[in-house]
Amino acid sequence: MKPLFLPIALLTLAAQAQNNPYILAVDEYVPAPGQFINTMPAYEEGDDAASMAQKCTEYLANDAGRTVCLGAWGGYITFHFDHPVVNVVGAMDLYIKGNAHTGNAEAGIVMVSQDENGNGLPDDSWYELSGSADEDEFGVRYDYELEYTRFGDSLDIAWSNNLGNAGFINRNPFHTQDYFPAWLESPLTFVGTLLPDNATDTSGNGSYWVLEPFRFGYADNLPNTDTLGCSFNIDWAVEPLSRKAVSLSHVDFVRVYTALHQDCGRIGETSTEISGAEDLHPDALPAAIHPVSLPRNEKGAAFDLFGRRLAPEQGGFVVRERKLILRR
Ligand SMILES: [Ca+2]
Ligand SMILES: [Ca+2]
Ligand SMILES: [Ca+2]
Ligand SMILES: [Ca+2]
Repeated sequence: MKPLFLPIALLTLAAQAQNNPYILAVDEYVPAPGQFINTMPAYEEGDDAASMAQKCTEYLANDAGRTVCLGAWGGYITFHFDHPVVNVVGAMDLYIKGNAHTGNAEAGIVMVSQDENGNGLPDDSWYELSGSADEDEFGVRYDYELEYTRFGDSLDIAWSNNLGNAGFINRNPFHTQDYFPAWLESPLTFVGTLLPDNATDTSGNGSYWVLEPFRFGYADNLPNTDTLGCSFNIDWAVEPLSRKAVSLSHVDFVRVYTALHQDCGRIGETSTEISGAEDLHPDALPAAIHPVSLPRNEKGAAFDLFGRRLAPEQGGFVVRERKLILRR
């Protein structure tokens, strides 16, 4: 009976599928203000959130290798692959490229999420990947909140935080466009983790700033040639506020946000850049769909290729005789 063998064929296909290791698409691009905003990528009259995300997709998908700037603290980008990124336990899972070089580490925090409600959108619980500052540094803030306000054309962008401080993202002569993301409304508010400042004015007169890297666990923190230093382990996932570890078999969405809030004089605000990402083991199978750990047989139940049960109208493939698979 042919249908009995169909699931086996499909599972085999799934195991042999050539998943694309690179970013498939950008879901959201919500940068904070900064000197490279509206230029990396370029805003054009009529652009909106969707068209800006599409431009980011063109910059980053399939290892295109162009660079997207996230602006000052809090600015973020969210992307996904053509498959869930499996958490291979004890191994790095993701490699994320930025444009860091010696003395110019602009650490961004990496967040991960599962599409819990199955709607294909990144509107579910988010977790942070805990980096080395959680172990090494005093003064990491996990409840930082920052609001940016645009007061008019060609003006510095004002900010105020939940510690009672205020200041400006200052304009400079090298970048003459508006610094507030033109397709977003002012004020713009972000919440998240604030890393301790990493910049030092080594000249003493503001002419030479050195931004020291953190040890591990941040995007745009170490040069792309430092493969390990640019790699991330889903095992590091924590609840953003409590910092309690969370066990995730896979993730469907990845987000990176600028985690430093500092102004470095003539080189301006610190902003994380992203120039690509790669699943380090694109053909790994989530534990949930490995035949030996499939849920118990239930005749007629439909599952997607990632072991998630589907509503009947969603299609997918039907596992009619799970016992058959288990025997093999
Ligand atoms: Ca892992
Ligand atoms: Ca950078
Ligand atoms: Ca969702
Ligand atoms: Ca930057």
